[in-house]
Amino acid sequence: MSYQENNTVKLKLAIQKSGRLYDDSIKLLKECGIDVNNGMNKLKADATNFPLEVFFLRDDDIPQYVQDGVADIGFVGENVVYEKNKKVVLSEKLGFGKCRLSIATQRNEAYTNVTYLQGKKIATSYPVILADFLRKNNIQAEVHEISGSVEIAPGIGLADAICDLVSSGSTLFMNGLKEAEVILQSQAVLIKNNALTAEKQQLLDRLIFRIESVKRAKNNKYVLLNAPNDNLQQIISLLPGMKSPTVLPLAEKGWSSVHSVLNENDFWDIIEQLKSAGAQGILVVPIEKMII
Ligand code: PRT
Ligand code: ZN
Repeated sequence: MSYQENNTVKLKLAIQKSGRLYDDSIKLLKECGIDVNNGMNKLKADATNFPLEVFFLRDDDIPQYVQDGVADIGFVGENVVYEKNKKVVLSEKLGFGKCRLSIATQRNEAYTNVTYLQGKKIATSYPVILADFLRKNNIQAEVHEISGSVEIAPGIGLADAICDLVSSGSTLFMNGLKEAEVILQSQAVLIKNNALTAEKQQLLDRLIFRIESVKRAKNNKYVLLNAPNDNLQQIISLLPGMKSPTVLPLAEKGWSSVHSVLNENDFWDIIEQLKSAGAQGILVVPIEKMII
């Protein structure tokens, strides 16, 4: 940390103290070059390499702390942000903690559409998001708020359906339930207080710049391949690259080495086309950071 940073303002970040988002939150900071030392169950810790102070909290409390300015920013699930409905700004999707909030019914029930829920009892830890969904769909249902083990509610006769988070679907399966309706796709997001000082906003911009470089790198792969010169133009036209692909002559006559960057989403499609265009020895390498 530079002398100057040591004496200026620090950005206060709230992350989950323990639970599903903790490891990925710390990992993302690390990938941004920021180390956090949370030894001995501390409530807060100073980061090294960046003017950042980290608070460790229950995820449910993070939106309130950010709204009140006790923390300037927070990493928390979108599901919690919408459920708590605090006055905070949703600034950046973080790419981890992906899940969906879904309505599930007993597996043997015939569910065709949302009207099935008319007059039914639904157990959930997400009464705000659920009520909003029911209102928008003109469904009158009885919402039972319970704080944990929602998936057992239908089995013990407490409810006809549940509304809960799903990722692999195995919890629903093990409890004899089936996913009937996805009502929200969620992932961890960065939220911020809606009245940050210019100084804090500047620090946040620096942090977001790093986060975006890390995310971009994860979505892209570096590709190296050997191309026969006869088909070089066709192969180059398949490769977008950051500007355009790098082409270097190989020691073997008639061949070139081509280097480029491919987006994860188009990856397999393009690799197949490259192979049919005569590319050989295709190497695919992960990218650590990608600054554009
Ligand atoms: O103690 P604290 O209040 O901080 O933590 P918590 O127990 O409330 O939250 P935690 O750690 O369980 O989850 C934190 C966040 O992780 C959630 O708010 C979501 O944004 C995200 N997340 C991602 C999930 C899941 N995936 C998930 N699968 N949160 C919970 N689950 C649970 C779900 O509730 C269900 O019981 O996992 C079960 C379903 O998983 P599958 O894989 O069987 O479908
Ligand atoms: Zn929680």
